[in-house]
Amino acid sequence: LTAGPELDTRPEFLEDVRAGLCAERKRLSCRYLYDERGSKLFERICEQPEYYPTRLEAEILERIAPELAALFDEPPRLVELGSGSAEKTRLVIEALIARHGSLLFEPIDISRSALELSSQGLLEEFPELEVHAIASEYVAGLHALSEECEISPAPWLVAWLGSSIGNFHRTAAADFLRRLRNELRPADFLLVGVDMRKDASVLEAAYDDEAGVTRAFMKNLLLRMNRELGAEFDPDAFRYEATYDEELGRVEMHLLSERAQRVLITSLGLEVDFAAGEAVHLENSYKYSGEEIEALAKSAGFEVRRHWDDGEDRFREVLLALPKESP
Ligand code: AVI
Repeated sequence: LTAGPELDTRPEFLEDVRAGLCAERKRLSCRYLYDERGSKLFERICEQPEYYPTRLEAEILERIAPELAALFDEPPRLVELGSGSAEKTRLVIEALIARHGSLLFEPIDISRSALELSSQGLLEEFPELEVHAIASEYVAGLHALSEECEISPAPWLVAWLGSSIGNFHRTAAADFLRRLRNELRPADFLLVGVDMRKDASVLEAAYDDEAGVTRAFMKNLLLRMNRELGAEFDPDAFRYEATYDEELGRVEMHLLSERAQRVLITSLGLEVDFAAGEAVHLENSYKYSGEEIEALAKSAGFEVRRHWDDGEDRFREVLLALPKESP
């Protein structure tokens, strides 16, 4: 296991909080939801009955893992972007080992601690597994791996699961896929988990569960600013709302100020005024139609080789590759 140092994100956090809370329409980036407590709360969101994506994706992966393993004649290298707890990846790892005997797994994540934890668990579970974890941003990590390809030319299966693509604006998702594409070779595959467009009622429940875990996850960002930036947010003075914009095909997540209030953020030497009902945007989660997935893949220079869904078109695993040369 090799992993770089934990990246120092504090200066960026400070700057983003200042820019976001001083903006005309207040916003905070969803990247900052995942501190230690936030990551634990996210794991709990994945267990909530209303939050269907994790369960459906695990079911699909379990079903298709042998087919994924059969894509390769020689043992591939499995790369995972943003592996987190790597819970669902286990299913793919198991099938790849069953078919190819051994496996090199290369998770890329910005959190060194998450990598260490998940890698240790996997190594204990699978003696045939070798893990080379990389603490880095995705594209930089993939680029570092592609530089090593001279030494190990094995084909890649790059997994980007959990519908993380949904947290990018549509144009940013295309840009990001294009950057990934530039790191891939003709024998490589990219497997992307995508959440499909569906009824507003299902989506709004998934993003505002009955038990209040998603609400706590969002409000944790206020507590994080209190802990790390000496801010004085009262989490009870904000309410959480998730609304689905059918036209844009995205769930929008906001915290709304319950009353007019002024909040001090000591580390920034800043006082922020909130009007009663004023919203702070925290996250978007874009949903896709089959046509939108095709168009996105094409605009990024990929071809959809195959896709699998849960049987009701609620969640889809999409297998992308470089377009085959026309004869
Ligand atoms: C990580 N990401 C794919 C989640 C989603 O479904 O957009 C984040 C999330 N936010 C609230 N619930 C889940």
